Amino acid sequence: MRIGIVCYPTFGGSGVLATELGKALADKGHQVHFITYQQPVRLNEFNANIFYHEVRVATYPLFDYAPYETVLSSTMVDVIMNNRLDLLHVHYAIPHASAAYMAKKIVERQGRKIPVITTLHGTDITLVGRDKTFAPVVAFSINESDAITAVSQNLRDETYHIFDIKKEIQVIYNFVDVTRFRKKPIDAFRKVIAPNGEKILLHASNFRAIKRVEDVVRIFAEVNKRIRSKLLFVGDGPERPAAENLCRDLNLFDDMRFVGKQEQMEEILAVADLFVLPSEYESFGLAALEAMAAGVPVVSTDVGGLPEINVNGITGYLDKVGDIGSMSHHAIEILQNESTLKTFKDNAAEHAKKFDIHNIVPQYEALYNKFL
Ligand code: GMT
Repeated sequence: MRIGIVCYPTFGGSGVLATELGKALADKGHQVHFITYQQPVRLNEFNANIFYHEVRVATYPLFDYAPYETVLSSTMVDVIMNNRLDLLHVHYAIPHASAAYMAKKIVERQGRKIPVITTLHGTDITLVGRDKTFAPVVAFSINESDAITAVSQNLRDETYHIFDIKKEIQVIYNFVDVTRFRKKPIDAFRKVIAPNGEKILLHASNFRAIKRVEDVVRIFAEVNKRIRSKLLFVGDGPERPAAENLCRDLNLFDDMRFVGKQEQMEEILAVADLFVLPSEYESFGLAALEAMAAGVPVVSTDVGGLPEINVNGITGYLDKVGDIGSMSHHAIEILQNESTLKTFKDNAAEHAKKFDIHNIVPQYEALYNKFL
């Protein structure tokens, strides 16, 4: 098949998932055309079946706002026609599904039919969708898609709840390449972070307010009182200064590191003992799944799609948003003795297999096949 993939190319989960999907499809012999405004971060290897088409938005003094969506639709038309694409798979309703609708109508006039599959990832529905200014376009472009998928049952339910959607939304869970994440820890790296055998807690996100990164610091402060430990922050974003200030105020700075945006998550996860995700909402929580695949238990909130991946008391714990006391208590419970920690680690790794790439990618292929 010749498949066009449209996504945000950044570190966000939707871009990561779309890129990993494209790579997996290319490995299976499909021809994959990424249409994005930047090279996707995880598109870091050469594959003869992968093509990258950059959306270049020129700025003119006449425009106060660059017409990104128009250029995106035009690029889609160009790629569909010149590469004889069989279908377009767009990740995120805004603006990708609406731009795809426009492209579909244009190529139709040229005698070409192109099915559009839209995958909903979360923020596009729960935040952007609630904003009344976006709502009509979101609802319209979802309804006009030939197929719609959501990354969790929770997101599917939320979408029906927020919008008037007439079509079936299929749940296809996000996935992880379990084999890739089963790395042996690099001793030298672990020693740099935790020279005296301390336990390593990890948080990775885009540091948006919804991630509640200050809760991570407060949970760590409690854990650190009882268990010799270190905290690793991966990623960057608007709330990072607040987290750094809180670390200084709580006198924890020597026990934590901010390593910024990182591509090789599997190397970092390999040295971690516990992943902390106290988000206010996650449609899925791909970062938590990647942690589990690396054998790292997860202490998270019980919101959105998180209960669909993190099994309470087995792969980690689920707590109420903002309940620092309970999350700290559970983190200590997991970390306090080696045999409990090992059980949680093994359970996390085992449960992640349910979401292995080999189980999920065929579900997308089956969906594509319905349109060919
Ligand atoms: O979480 C973010 O801020 C990034 C966002 C994105 O659009 O990339 O992530 C969303 O999609 C991911 C992949 O499907 C999910 O794992 C995240 O849970 C979801 N984020 C939210 O729902 C807040």
